[in-house]
Amino acid sequence: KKILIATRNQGKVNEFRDMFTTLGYEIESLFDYPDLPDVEETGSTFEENARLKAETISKLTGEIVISDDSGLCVDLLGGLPGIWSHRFSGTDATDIKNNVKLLHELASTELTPKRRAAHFHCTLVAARPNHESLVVEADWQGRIANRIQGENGFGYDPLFLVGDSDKSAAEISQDEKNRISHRGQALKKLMQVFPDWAKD
Ligand code: ITT
Repeated sequence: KKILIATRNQGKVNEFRDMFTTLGYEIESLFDYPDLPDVEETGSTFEENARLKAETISKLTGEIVISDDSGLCVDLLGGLPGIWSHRFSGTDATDIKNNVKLLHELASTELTPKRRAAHFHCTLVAARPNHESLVVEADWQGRIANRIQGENGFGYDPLFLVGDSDKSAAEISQDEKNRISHRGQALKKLMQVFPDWAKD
């Protein structure tokens, strides 16, 4: 039971590997397929981009492929960085630069709890040749912190306070994050239909 995750994001690979291993699947990622081209994310929604990634890579490899398009949506910024989360700070973006950019964008505002509201979004698409794709999505509610907190996870985790707690997503364990995150919840939904859909 092998699944190709159409991602070049090591943080996502680690989380999918953890979650799928407990479900009895073996995970590959685009790091195992260095010759495949980058799929341009030209869509204007999470679903469009997730479909582009999964369906293109499935066509190119003939494999069962799952893609993840995700991002952080901040209420005060009208849902940004959203689908632009990965490159929020520009073409040379890194996780640190993106976090600094987000703090900068919010710096002029007094961050009362309500104004700090944000959620992570995840859309997962499963694709295989000659089949309709599966699409599921989930959100994870929280708030934006005033400063970077914690070392676990990846991306915006150090700035994302979980629910109404004062702990960031980088301060909880990877197991706990996988249980409650946007990605964990979306994967739970996907796995209710995936095994049947993936049967020959
Ligand atoms: P692939 O397209 O190769 O999967 P990517 O990083 O470009 O990798 P996205 O376009 O879906 O993927 O962008 C998602 C970005 O949203 C990601 O780079 C992080 O900045 C952020 N993000 C998503 N999930 C996250 C999480 O669980 N924790 C922290 N940040 C997250």
